Amino acid sequence: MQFWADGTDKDTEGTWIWGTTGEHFEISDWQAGEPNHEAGEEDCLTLFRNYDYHWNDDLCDRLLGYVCEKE
Ligand SMILES: [Ca+2]
Ligand SMILES: [Ca+2]
Repeated sequence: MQFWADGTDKDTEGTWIWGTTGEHFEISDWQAGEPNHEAGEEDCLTLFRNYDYHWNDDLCDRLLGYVCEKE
């Protein structure tokens, strides 16, 4: 199971920003070996159970649940 978490590098590969604000990440928690931009197509940030919820990049059009920040 994975959840979307708003981050993306779709505009500039390897430069990760929050989709809603455009801010560059100040903190990251990637799984070792991620983000791997698999098949040249992974541009959106997920929290992945198989990675103990460390971060993964995945295909942006996957149908997944999501997490969001409570203000
Ligand atoms: Ca990417
Ligand atoms: Ca990946």
